[in-house]
Amino acid sequence: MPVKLLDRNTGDVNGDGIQDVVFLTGTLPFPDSPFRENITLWIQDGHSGRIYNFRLKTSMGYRPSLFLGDINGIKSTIF
Ligand SMILES: [Ca+2]
Repeated sequence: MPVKLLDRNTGDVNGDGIQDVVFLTGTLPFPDSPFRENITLWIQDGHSGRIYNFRLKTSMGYRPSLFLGDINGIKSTIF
């Protein structure tokens, strides 16, 4: 099953002052449904260009999206 880009955003998630790119990918088991499986978070470090992926505790759901925000004065990533 092909992996699709579900969402993309930019932000400085590691606090080094350089924008990083955050991606959310997943598979679409039912083409006519917003349900997604195998959801994975990817972060490309803006400084080094290295890409890191993170398996999510819950890797399925409906209409997954990214939200990047600073909720407590420390750079945080919420999805
Ligand atoms: Ca950064």
